[in-house]
Amino acid sequence: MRIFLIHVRDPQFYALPAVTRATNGNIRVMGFPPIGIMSLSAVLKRAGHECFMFDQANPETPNEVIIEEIHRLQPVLVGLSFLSTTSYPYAKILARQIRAADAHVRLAFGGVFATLNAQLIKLQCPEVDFVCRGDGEQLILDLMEHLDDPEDVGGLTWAKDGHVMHNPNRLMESNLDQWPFPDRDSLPLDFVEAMPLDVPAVLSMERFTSMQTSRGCPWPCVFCDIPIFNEGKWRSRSPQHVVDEFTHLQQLGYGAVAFVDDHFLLQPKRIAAICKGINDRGIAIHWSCEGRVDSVAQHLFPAMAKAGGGRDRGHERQASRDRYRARVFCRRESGRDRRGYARHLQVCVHAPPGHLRV
Ligand code: B12
Ligand code: SF4
Repeated sequence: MRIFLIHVRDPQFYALPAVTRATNGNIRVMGFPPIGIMSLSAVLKRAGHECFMFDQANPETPNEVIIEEIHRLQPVLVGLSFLSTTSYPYAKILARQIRAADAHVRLAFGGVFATLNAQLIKLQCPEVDFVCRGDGEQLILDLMEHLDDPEDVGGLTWAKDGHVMHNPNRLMESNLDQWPFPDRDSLPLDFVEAMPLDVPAVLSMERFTSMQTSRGCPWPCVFCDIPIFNEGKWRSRSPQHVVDEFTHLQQLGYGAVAFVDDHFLLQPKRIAAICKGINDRGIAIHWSCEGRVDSVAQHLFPAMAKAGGGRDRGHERQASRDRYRARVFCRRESGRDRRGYARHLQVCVHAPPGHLRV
């Protein structure tokens, strides 16, 4: 079956460097790739579905173009993915425009914000058939099988006879190694590493992507929604699987990766194994990660730095920037706990060996 997946962006969170194009002709976007829909696309394609992705960071795919494509290609399902409160209004507008143009196509919302506000969203957006909660990989496969009878699709909020139906949560999938790597081939975009606003994702000027090596966080910070989204659990891919993806990315020519894990720093042994795998395979990719302050195993910083850029291909070219960033830096990321302590740490690991200051 044919599916469209759209990442609805808040226009304030990406920036287009004027007319700059990548060497392959792609539009260049300052931001993170939408690995939510890229993960779903890979899963759907592996199951034999036909999947088209649109990232609204691309100025060439505004709402009108997507609606034209829906007319032309007649997908059975259009999935809209968005991150948070700030992109919800844009997702609503697009959903309403699609519904006005096509009365039959099924519409689904998904992502963290949609998960945590599913019933309210279903009431506010009756034109959206399904609000998908939690991990999407198995959910979207199940939904494709049961578009007309979604009673038993776990994690789905939908409506029947005018009533909002809130199907039970699905069991959290613990085997994350089973999923294919995100579909990084199907968007006509190249991402550059610097972030707009104050997000310090800056790694290098190498070809950039993001990666998720674990999901969730076991801590209960009151200001954070991650424990709710993940039911207080932390699940991880194996170090081997992570290093395999690094190898794959290096083969594709990537030189910088931002881990979007909620809490990468939880298990020192796992971090050590990933760093060792990266070094053993001679991978030269800068990477950054985030985690909780008091989980930091400081003795691992040198290994992380070594695995994060010691043999950087673009290193000389980046010499001055690396000097500036040859350190592990900590930043209050998500807020403070009741006693005012910063609780989340952002670690950028891209120091050449010997340059690390903690
Ligand atoms: C990377 C990131 C960013 C990047 C953007 C990434 C991008 N591609 O655009 C940047 C730095 C720009 C960013 C900005 C912001 N972010 Co942010 N971000 C993240 C982070 C760390 C990872 C997102 C990610 O890539 N996840 C990995 C992928 C695989 O997961 P996923 O997208 O959730 O998709 C899965 C499921 O949700 C589901 N799914 C998703 N879409 C769909 C659609 C369908 C149809 C289906 C079936 C399933 C489905 O399936 C996927 C696979 O399982 C998350 C934390 C998190 N754990 O999600 C915060 C997070 C989403 N961000 C958050 C916030 C608050 C913001 C900002 C508002 C920050 C601010 N104050 O300025 C802005 C708003 C951005 C915007 N509206 O566009 C909050 C959202 C809280 C909430 N309840 O709404 C989060 C949860 C972090 C947190 N706890 O504070 N962010
Ligand atoms: S702020 Fe960080 S440490 Fe606290 S619950 Fe959220 S992800 Fe976990």
